[in-house]
Amino acid sequence: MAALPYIVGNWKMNGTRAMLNEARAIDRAAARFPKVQVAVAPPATLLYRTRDAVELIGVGGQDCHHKESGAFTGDISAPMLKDAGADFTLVGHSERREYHSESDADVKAKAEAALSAGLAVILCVGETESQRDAGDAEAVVGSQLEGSCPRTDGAVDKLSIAYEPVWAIGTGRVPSVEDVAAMHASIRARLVAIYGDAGADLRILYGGSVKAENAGELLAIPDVGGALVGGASLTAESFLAIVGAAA
Ligand code: G2H
Repeated sequence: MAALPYIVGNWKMNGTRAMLNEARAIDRAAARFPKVQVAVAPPATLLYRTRDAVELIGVGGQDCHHKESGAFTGDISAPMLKDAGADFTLVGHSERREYHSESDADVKAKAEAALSAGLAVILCVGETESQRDAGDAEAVVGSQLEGSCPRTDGAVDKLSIAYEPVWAIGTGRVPSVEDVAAMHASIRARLVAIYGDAGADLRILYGGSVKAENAGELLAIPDVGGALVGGASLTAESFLAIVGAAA
């Protein structure tokens, strides 16, 4: 049976307690969309409260450290996310790769730590504009998958991939339908190469400037199993319009 479309809001470094009203509104409305899996990834400061505020939707972290605990000021471990009520965590978002210099090996270690803490993982990959212009997009993303996909037993059962072209993030620009379809097919082939037959079932999300106006078209592309949504997830109204497009 095909998995339900998965629509995940990534709030990034946005939101104080007032955002809990948006989470509650999303959660209430989610009951109208039983054929869509909905989740939000609030900043860590809101994780506990978001968990308590919602019943239907998933709640996740945006990143985790690869160690369980220790002298790592400012970091948050996967067991801490789990303890705070997270169901999943993002890893390898391009903003982590760029602003925190995270390598593929770092991302792999984080993904494996999250899985061993019992979290599902959404692993992000994507090429820069210059890499796409040079014709290297599929090779770059393939290499990111090779280097950052977790290899622990059972990893494949709780893993999703998010394809997020860096040049589309927060810019209002999105790749063509043909380019998204080609990239998702390339990612699928790589996942099968890494995980064997199980790689055929992993969900591959698209992310990068998804909004109500383009969500229907993006979600209809073959092998687009959902969306990772940044800016348009910050109000219940704009996020629910995307959830509605997935229904
Ligand atoms: C990509 C995306 C969410 P936005 O980062 O992960 O953000 O939808 O704002 O481009």
